[in-house]
Amino acid sequence: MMACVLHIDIDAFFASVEQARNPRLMGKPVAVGSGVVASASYEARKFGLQAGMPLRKARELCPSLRIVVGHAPIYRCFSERIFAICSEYAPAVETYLDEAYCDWNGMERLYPVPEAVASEIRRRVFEETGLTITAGIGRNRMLAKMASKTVKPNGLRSVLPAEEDAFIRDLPVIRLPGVGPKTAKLLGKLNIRTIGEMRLLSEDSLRNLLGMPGLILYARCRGQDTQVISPREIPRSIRRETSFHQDTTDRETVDGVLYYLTERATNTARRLGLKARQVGVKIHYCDGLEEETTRKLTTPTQLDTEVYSFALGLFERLYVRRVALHRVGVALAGLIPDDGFRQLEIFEARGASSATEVVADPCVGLRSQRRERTLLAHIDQIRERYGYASVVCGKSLHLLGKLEQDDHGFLLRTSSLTL
Ligand code: DCP
Ligand code: CA
Repeated sequence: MMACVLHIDIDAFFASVEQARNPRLMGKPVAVGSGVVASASYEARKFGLQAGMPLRKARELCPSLRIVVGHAPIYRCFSERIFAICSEYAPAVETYLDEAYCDWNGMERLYPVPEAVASEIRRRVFEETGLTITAGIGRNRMLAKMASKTVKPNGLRSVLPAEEDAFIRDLPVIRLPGVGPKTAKLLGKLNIRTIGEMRLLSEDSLRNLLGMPGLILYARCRGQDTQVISPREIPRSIRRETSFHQDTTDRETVDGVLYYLTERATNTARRLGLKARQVGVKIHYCDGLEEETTRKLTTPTQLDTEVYSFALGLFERLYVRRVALHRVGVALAGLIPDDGFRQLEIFEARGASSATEVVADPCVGLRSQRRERTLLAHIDQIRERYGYASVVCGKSLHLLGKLEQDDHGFLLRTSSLTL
């Protein structure tokens, strides 16, 4: 069986974008951040700079350092362009900030030499954005990511199934996703320094040593994949809010905007592979009074209708005055990885069959929740390809004719499409 997942990671993401935008920074030590280093160019890393380091210390280490304050929306444009290129080569792409996983399962015939496809993607990314990416290919997501880590920056590495064991066995334990400095130290005390040596520990001893994560690491040190999401990729909350074009009491407009904001938030949650344990709603009356409430859901979700009906309940409780509304917002909080839902599922369900066969699939007869997941995965895909405005559903329909649209969706008075 061939290796079937491609992982890509943008090299020195924020710093490289700044260098691409300003030729005078090219080849120079650059750090992006305020207070601390968020991203350091590889030229700056030679001086020992790394993410999280206070800028004061960074300046001491590297007096010629150019420091740039971040431009998050611009970085997002670059990463989206790169992810769009990846999407041309894979039916399913999962993205996290500056990383993407392309699922090439079942595409052996189309891509007999996956390395060649990865090279083409790397070349195109460089030509079209000026950024370099590092790519790894492996049998699963974890191995693909571990492969790319070994050849940063601007590298490509493929780990064939036959090479897996040799590849993973001699790496230090810290290279295994989920092993941080604390765990590495703990294992070091037991004289366990490589991933291969970790396999000497039984499932029980790993659990006794590390608790539940020990069980996950038991699988990982054997090259078995589990969902890999690092805490930094999980935002504290996903908020979407906007002012109305005019202060309003019109319930159709308010419901429509609330639904639309919910959709935008849940779409982001799904893109990040997250679900929310809490939902919040915020309103601003036109006389300046603000109200906000956040409540816990009984079951975490990232489905539009579930979040919307909950948010609507909160809204009705909050909106008690006979005063027009100026602004409204929805927030997803208490975010956790959603292991049960991946866009990949939809492709597995579809396989090589046609859309009509999906309907005949017994899975589709399952609960409506599962149907909504499937439907949303399709809608997310269509929107990714043809723009957000290509599908308008639910109460957002109330906004048709009321708000203008472009490819990215309805034109809100206050853009709120940040994380
Ligand atoms: N980031 C941040 N704060 C951190 C770590 C990262 O703001 N503590 C941001 C800035 C990075 C981006 O996330 O550019 C991607 O993080 P990476 O860890 O992938 O770092 P880079 O892309 O900068 O470097 P590289 O991937 O080449 O190691
Ligand atoms: Ca990166």
